[in-house]
Amino acid sequence: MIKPDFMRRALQLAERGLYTTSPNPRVGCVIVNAAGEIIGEGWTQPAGQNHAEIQALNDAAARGHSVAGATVYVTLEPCAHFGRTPPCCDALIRAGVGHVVSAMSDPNPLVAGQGLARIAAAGIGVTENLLADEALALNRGFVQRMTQGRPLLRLKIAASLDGRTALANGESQWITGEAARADGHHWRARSCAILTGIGTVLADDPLLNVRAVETPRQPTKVIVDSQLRMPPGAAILRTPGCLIATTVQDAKQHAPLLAAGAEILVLPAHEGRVDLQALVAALAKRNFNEVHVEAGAILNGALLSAGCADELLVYLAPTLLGPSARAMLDFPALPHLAEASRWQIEDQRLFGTDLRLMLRRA
Ligand code: AOF
Ligand code: ZN
Repeated sequence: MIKPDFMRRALQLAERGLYTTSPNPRVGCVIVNAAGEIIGEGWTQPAGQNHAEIQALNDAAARGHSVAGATVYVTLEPCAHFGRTPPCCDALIRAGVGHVVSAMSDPNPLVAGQGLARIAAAGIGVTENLLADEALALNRGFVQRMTQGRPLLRLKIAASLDGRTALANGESQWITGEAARADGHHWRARSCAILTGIGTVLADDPLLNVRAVETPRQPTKVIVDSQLRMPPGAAILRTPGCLIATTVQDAKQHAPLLAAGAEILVLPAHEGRVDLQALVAALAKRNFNEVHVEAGAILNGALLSAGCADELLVYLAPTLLGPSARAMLDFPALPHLAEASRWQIEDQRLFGTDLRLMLRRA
């Protein structure tokens, strides 16, 4: 009998890879014997190492269990291709498992249904789409990159109750409290890249790395800097993994930044600024699934106008800064209310005294 609780366990295991699996998706796997006991568990290891299914098969073997005839619960369809590792579907077939239950199909065109098809063709029972929504929630960025060729961009905004992110003089430290700021580091850690603008770098000289949570992997820092105004002494350049996106082609202007350890990505211009569609495509080419945006109103607004803002992660502090303070998103005046972008609140929660809202395009 198929039990959703085993898939829930597999989803929990998948979450252990939240900070480490990319560019691969986070996948969990549970193997259950005929008596309904879990005999093997696994989750995706960093790219190039074992997928979840192989980890679970190895776990069962290490615990001395036979997986012959067992039921395998896996949060993503087992892969069918030779990538950095061999196909999981073949490993499951060889191991003689009796049934495979998958939460969602793999959107990777190299897999896309073939994994389950091969398993079924080998005479193994297959059940699809068990807890599909929960599984998708773990890998929205991966799915979007595979299906649309662009990463998921999540705009993180810390604001006052009246939607202001800094005083007119730029002072912004701190509007939200410690708990909200620490939570922000968890969202940085799960992202492949942290995107900001040169305005924020010049105003705040931020580090934009992960500090408040433990992670073996720091996201790449991407700075949109159309005119290459980045000071080679900026704090952000002191840690490795900085990519500066610019329209400036002049190698002489690149030199001091290259010497400071940055990588430079020259992109086409759109109205004198970096073409954001081109930027997003370039980030997908680098296999970034989730991009965490911590930028000012101008870049935030430009991303929104370009249709590149997929999620908003908003921390609202119970304070008021007034209309002269800076807005969270700057975009041209709307002629009609009907043209306002609409968002759906997916989650709301308190962190200390601040309200965190997670929103996705309605
Ligand atoms: C699985 N189980 O745990 C994951 C899968 O280059 P490779 O060999 O690591 O393959 C990466 C692809 O495998 C990735 O793009 C996605 O389609 C699939 N991820 N598949 O069977 C897993 N993480
Ligand atoms: Zn695999």
